[in-house]
Amino acid sequence: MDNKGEYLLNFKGYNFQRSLVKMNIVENMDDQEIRDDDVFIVTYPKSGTIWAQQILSLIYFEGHRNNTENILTIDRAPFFEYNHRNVDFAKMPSPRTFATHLPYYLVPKVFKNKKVKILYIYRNPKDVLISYFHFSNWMITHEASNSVETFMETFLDGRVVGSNWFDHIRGWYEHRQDFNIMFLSYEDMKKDLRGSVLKICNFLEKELSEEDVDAVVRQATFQNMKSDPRANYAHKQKLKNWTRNNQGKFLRKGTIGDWKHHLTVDQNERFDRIFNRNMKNIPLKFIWDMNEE
Ligand code: PPS
Repeated sequence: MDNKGEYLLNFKGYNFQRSLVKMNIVENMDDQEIRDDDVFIVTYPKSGTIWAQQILSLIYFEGHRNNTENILTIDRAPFFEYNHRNVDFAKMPSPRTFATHLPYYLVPKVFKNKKVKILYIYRNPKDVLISYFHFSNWMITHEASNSVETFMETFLDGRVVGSNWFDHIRGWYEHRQDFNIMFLSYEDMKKDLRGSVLKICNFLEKELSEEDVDAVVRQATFQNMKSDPRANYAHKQKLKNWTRNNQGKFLRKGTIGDWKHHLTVDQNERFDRIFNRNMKNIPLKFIWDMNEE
C-alpha cells in the first residue's frame, strides 16, 4: 500500500478494511437476521479475536473439541461485518457465534433488547499497538510503517482498521447497560485460561464436563493453536499474496508485555499520559506485565 490510508474504508466514522468490505453487507447490517441466542465476540483488532473464536468453537462444537470435524475456527465464528468466507449465516445452527470489530454504535439495534450475548475481549493497548505494528508490516492488505514511532502516531490517530482504540473500548464500556455484555481481558485469559473458560461458560450458560473443559483449555493454549491449522490461519499462509514476506505466523508471540521490547522510555511515558487522560473514568483492570498480579 503506497497511498496513505487507502486500505481503509471509512463508513459512518469507523474504519473498515477495504479489501474485505462488501458494501451490501456494511450498509445493511441493521437488517441482518439476529437470533436471541446469538453470541458475538467483540474486539478491537489484535486483542485476541482468533483466541476467543477458538474458545467458543471448542465450547459449542463437540466436533471441534474432539477434532472429528475439519471446519475452520473462523467459519465456526465468522466475521459479522465482512463475512469474507461467505458463510451462510441463515444456515448456521443456533446458538450462532460471530466475531466483530464493530464499535457499539454500528451493531444492529436489536442488540439492545439485551438477549444477544456479547463477549468483549480487551487487551492492554501497548501490546495491541506492537502486535498491530508487526501485523500491518506483514500483511499486504495493510499499510507498512518504517518505525514504531510512525505507527504509534497512526494508531493514536485511529488511522487503522478499528479506528481509535480508546473510542472503541470507551464506547462499548460506557454503553454497557444497553447490552448483555461481559468484559474479559486478554491478560486474564493468558494468566488463567481455565478460569477464563469457566467464566465464559458461565456467561454463555453452557455447562461442560470437567474433561470437556480440559479439552477446551488444552486446545486454546498459544502453542496448541499455533500448531492447529484450523485455528492459526494456516489456509491463508499458503497464499502467495497474503503477506509481504511469506514468513512469520499469525500467532506471533501471544504474550503480555512485548511492548517493553519496543517502546522507548519517551514513547512509553507519552502513551501513559494519553492512556490516563482517556481512561480516567473507565474502571476496567489492565495488566501490562506477565509478572503483574
Ligand atoms: S485480528 O487480526 O484482529 O483478528 O487479530 P487477533 O486475533 O485479535 O489478535 C492476534 C493476537 O492474539 C494473539 N493470540 C494469542 N495469544 C495468546 N494465546 C493464544 N491462544 C492466542 N491466539 C492468538 C496472537 O498471537 C496475536 O498477538 P501477538 O502479540 O501479535 O502475538
